[in-house]
Amino acid sequence: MIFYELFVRSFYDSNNDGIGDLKGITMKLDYLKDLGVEGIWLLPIMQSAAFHGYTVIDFYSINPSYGTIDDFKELTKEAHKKGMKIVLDVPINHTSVKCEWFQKAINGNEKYKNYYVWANEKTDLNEKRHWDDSLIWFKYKDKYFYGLFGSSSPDLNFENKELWKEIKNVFKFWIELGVDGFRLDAAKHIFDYDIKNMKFKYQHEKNIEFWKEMTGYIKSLKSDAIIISEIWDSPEIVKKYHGLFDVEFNFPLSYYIKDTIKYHDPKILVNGIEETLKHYINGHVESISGNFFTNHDMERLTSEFNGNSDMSKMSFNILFTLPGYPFIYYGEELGMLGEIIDVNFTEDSQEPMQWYESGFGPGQTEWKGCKYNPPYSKLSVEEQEKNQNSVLNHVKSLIKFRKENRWIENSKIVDLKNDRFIVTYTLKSEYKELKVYHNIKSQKTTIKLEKNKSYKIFGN
Ligand code: ACG
Repeated sequence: MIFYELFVRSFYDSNNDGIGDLKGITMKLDYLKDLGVEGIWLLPIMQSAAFHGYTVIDFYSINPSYGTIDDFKELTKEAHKKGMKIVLDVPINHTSVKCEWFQKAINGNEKYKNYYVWANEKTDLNEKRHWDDSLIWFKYKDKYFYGLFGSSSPDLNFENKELWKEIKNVFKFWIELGVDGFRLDAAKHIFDYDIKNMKFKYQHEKNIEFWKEMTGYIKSLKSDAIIISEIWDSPEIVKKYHGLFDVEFNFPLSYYIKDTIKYHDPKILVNGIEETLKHYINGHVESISGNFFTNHDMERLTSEFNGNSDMSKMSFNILFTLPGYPFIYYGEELGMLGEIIDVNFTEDSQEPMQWYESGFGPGQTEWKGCKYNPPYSKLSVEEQEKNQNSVLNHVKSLIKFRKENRWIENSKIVDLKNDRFIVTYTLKSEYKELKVYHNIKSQKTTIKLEKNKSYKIFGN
């Protein structure tokens, strides 16, 4: 399946308030269909005060700026008619401080007090987040709560089994509305605080137990639901969760692909495939590798290459010739730009999708000014549809090739090797075989094909 990660606020605006919305996506399903998309991962659409939606106020609602429950039902119905699935991002590790559960807790309601994690005499209020030294304890009125993702998002306390029931209801609610699956946010963080010793500590076994129960429940409601996990970590940690989810985002591979192109080094790709991908297929891990370059938390692909869109095209060549599900972050198919200077400020990689070269026209979202993708920078759909050599047309042709060769999704990788210029490998299924050559150095070189074999050549 070919997936598209879509940020509603920045996509398409149906009611001229400058903010993208669900009706807007429904209006633009043909754009996605034409691109070749088969699954849409919607970033959080529930009521939230934050622009990104990851601090949820009410898990059973839709952000009023994005539309209504009926708009959502209409979107899934229309997407299904066009053969596309809708997967929803459900950030259940924490809530907003504005969530009714937290407000009741802070006002002393015993049931809801047990939904969150509070400081006690053992707590070190200066404890820091391990990857960037942000604080994780915050004061609200007279109490301190644990909030790994900041002062407006208190973590839920999953030691409390009542909460497991509540979260099951959340999944049930959305399945009944017609979603085809979920992207499980922060999956390694459900149990990441050791309450006994009051210290940050990943408890992977407990996470696995929780997700086993949740995925089992989701599948009991919808056996073909697609469950995608976000575990942003090294291969050693990701390995612990293998087989638990249908699709696992392959974060380590994303770095390997970008570094291969950035440093023109074929060896990096060979190592990356060996280390992060081969075992999914050749080692029979039951999950599918979710392959991607960037997401809304990361610097955009073309910015990684200082604006060089040829390097982005090369990255796409790699993405579409690997087993697994390819994911495209919205706007990457145009080579949109966006840097992240501070991990807690990600707006710059989530700028409005550029539909028109002038920056204005029906449906154009304008919730923020475009610092990285201003008008007349040839990054619009309008411009790129006309230009044969655009990133958009390049990606379209790769997706077309990929859909004609669906077997690649589950193929094996054999004969993986490199020389100074080229990475070579063969993708193999029971009946088919594809020899892949990536010229990483972008310098002219020759390759020797095997004698007595007939070749159908793709690419240039
Ligand atoms: C998800 C969403 C994100 C969202 C939240 C919270 C979670 O995609 O948009 O934030 O709902 C960590 C978490 C992820 C989280 C990101 C933002 N993403 O694990 O779940 O933060 C290291 C850490 C990772 C960390 C990453 C962040 O290990 O855990 O991700 O850094 O940069 C190698 C290493 C690897 C290392 C990387 C990068 O690969 O192997 O371990 O990762 O290098 O150094 C949103 C907003 C936030 C807001 C929150 C409430 O974006 O600003 O606070 O909502």
